[in-house]
Amino acid sequence: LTRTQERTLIAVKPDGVQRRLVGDVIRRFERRGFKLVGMKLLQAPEKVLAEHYHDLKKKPFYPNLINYMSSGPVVAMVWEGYNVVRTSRAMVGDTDSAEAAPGTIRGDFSVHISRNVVHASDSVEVAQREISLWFHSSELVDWDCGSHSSLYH
Ligand code: DGT
Ligand code: DGI
Repeated sequence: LTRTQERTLIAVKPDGVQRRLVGDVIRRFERRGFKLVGMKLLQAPEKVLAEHYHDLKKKPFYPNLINYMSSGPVVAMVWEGYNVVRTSRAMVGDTDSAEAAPGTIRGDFSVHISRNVVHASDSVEVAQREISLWFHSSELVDWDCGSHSSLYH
């Protein structure tokens, strides 16, 4: 795998879908130069959410988090490109909306940590785990991006 083939899981959470922010989120990743290689709208299965948030199982807000993430559809996406994990965390902004810088997705669209619009994997290892949790490999498309030489040397 070359460094420009790094992948991450980005998900527009139920509040983002409800608020019609899906297009804006996609647009930001497209404009930055990342390549969309997987996308679906789904009602997140309980088992997927339990696995996705297994680190947070003991937190006091866990039941609310699962409840919220089950409250409507999620748009799950896989984006590919150079340093995409780190760059997308910067684009998404701080977990706590109050700390998220203006210009970031959370800094532009969210006021409270419990409704923070998007998910982004926080390391390359976590991204690999999350992508295989949310997607079958047959749902990921390895297509040729014509603008490669305009984005990378
Ligand atoms: P409510 O209706 O004010 O009791 O709030 P809930 O039940 O929606 O939220 P809850 O019980 O998780 O939290 C109580 C208050 O704490 C809520 O008004 C907002 C705030 N809060 C919740 N989670 C966080 C957080 O992660 N960070 C900060 N700074 N405040 C939080
Ligand atoms: O990777 P992040 O989404 O930025 O952050 P995380 O993996 O630490 O937490 C996952 C989600 O859990 C986060 O997007 C919102 C929720 N969450 C995290 N900490 C809190 C929280 N929700 C509430 N209500 N309170 C918290 O302290």
